[in-house]
Amino acid sequence: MSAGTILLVNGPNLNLLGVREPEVYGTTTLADVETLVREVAAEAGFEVRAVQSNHEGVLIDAIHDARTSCQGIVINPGGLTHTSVVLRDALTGVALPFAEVHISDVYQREAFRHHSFLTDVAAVHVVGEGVAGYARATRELIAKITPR
Ligand code: CA2
Repeated sequence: MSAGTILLVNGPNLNLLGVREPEVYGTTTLADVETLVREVAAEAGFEVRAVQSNHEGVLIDAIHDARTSCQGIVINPGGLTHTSVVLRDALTGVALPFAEVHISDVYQREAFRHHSFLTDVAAVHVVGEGVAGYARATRELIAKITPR
């Protein structure tokens, strides 16, 4: 039996990873990110359910579905980081520990990227480490999770 399931959530536009703006986001694709997170989670016996959507409601439904079937969430909310009270409400509503990941160093970019609606309620926060940040976020989240 596995230790449980981690939900990996990637928000709007992250389907373009490795395809557009490599100078900001690198050349690794979203499929590569999902493989990386699966590998890291598997080291601790966890499975991964991955979702990417450009639609806020789809992300919220996936987070709600995780409430009774997952032990934690790794999320890069994309631009919703800086705008979405409803995404924050979904994450606090399901009461699962979550890791907030940003590929780029949002604090070195435009001022509107400096505020996140999630950071103060995140169990883990990783910024500016490229896609490798997903691996650290997954490890640190799992360290805080009680296996089922
Ligand atoms: O650095 C990050 O991971 C961000 O969450 C990425 C978001 C941005 O709005 C946040 O401020 C920081 C943007 C995701 C868009 O991803 C793309 C990837 C490749 C090409 C174009 C967009």
